[in-house]
Amino acid sequence: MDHFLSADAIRTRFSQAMSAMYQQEVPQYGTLMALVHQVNQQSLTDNPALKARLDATDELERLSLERHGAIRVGTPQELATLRQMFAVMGMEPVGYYDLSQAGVPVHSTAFRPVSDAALRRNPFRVFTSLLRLELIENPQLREKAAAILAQRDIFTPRCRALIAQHQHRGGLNEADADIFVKEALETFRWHTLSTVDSVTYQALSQQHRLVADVVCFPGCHINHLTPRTLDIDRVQALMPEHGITPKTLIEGPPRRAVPILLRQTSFTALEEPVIFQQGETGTHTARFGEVEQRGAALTPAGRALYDRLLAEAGTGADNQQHQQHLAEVFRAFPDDEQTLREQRLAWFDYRLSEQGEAQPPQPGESLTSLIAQGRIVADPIVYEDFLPVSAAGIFQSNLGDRAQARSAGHASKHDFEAALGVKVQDEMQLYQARQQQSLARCGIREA
Ligand code: OOG
Ligand code: NI
Repeated sequence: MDHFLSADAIRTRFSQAMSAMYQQEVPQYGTLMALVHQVNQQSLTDNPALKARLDATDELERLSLERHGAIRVGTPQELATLRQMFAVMGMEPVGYYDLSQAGVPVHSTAFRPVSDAALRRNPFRVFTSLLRLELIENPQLREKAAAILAQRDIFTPRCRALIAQHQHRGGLNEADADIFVKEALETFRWHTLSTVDSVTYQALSQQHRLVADVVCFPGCHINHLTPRTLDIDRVQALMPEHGITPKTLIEGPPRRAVPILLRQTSFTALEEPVIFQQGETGTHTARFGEVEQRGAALTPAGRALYDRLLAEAGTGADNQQHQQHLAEVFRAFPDDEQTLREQRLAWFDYRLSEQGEAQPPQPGESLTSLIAQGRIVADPIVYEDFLPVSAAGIFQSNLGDRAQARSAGHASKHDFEAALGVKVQDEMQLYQARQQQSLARCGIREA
């Protein structure tokens, strides 16, 4: 009988192979990784308490492995096959992001592991966008784009065969898993040779640069990979010294004592040479590098407060001023763990301390008192997902200023799920279940 390699192991191998490929393709990403590693080491040295907590919650180990990537596909069939490919690696679609509001003609989900154990092993995520051809105004161009997309197959035959084999037998042995990783990687490789002539490219690009990016190439090239840092302000400040130009603003919430959700920055996309079908040469701008700092996952109430304050703060032209302004506006958002917990603004993972193991909670003892006595430890649950406003900011910084609002679109989760072939999971339900399970493990029924 075959011994199957675990989905966690396949995911880790794939994520490492992807990172190696991208470092070769985009050397600046390698430079960024080295910088992030250096900054993380410094943060851990400067902050022993942070180090101890990351260690206790098994996050220290995943930190250097951790990254997310992003891809964009053109058709429902491509999305559906990607879902099956990611399932081999234990990655499931979580969340729905409508970016048409921000003038980007796509909607998206994140493929990621969902169980506690799998997230601890390796939380590799891929932000995956589906082009919404219906948002192309010109009907001839829309049909042309559809026809071009209909002709390509972004998956190798071997990759398709191994996905089917995985579905039939319930797993892949080590040798097959290695072939699968190698074949799956082909889908995300960069191609210098476009599938269209330069006139078609220009026409699609004029519609929206993202349309050209998705339609004019034989695969769905990975457009960025993102390591996780413990200090994004420092990375942003050090980027220029390392020959990397950061985007103007760090997206997301301000720096805080208790980090929340997700802060992100990136370097702007490279202009790369391409060759068109008639042999004409040109350039295409799509690929970049990004950094993220992750904080606590927020409850619906916390998220509503975040969205309100973010909208109130607006945007800015200078990062330092913007961060200062954000910090002022976010004074309305409690910034200590106890208040975040008591006001139910963030999700927490509860565990028994040594003392708590020795003297387990009794019926009637309150959580607050158990925590105060040090018998239960509450750790904020890390946010594993994305933020649509930030994502739009990242897209925008890599598309140039021409990508003005084109919000003919409206959210269409239903269409997205029909293309995907399954419903996306609700991230809030996942966080809530995790908090609930951690309480149950402590022998407690209600938070
Ligand atoms: C995806 C941009 C969104 C993030 O981290 O929010 C994203 C894209 O450019 O395809 O990756
Ligand atoms: Ni990203």
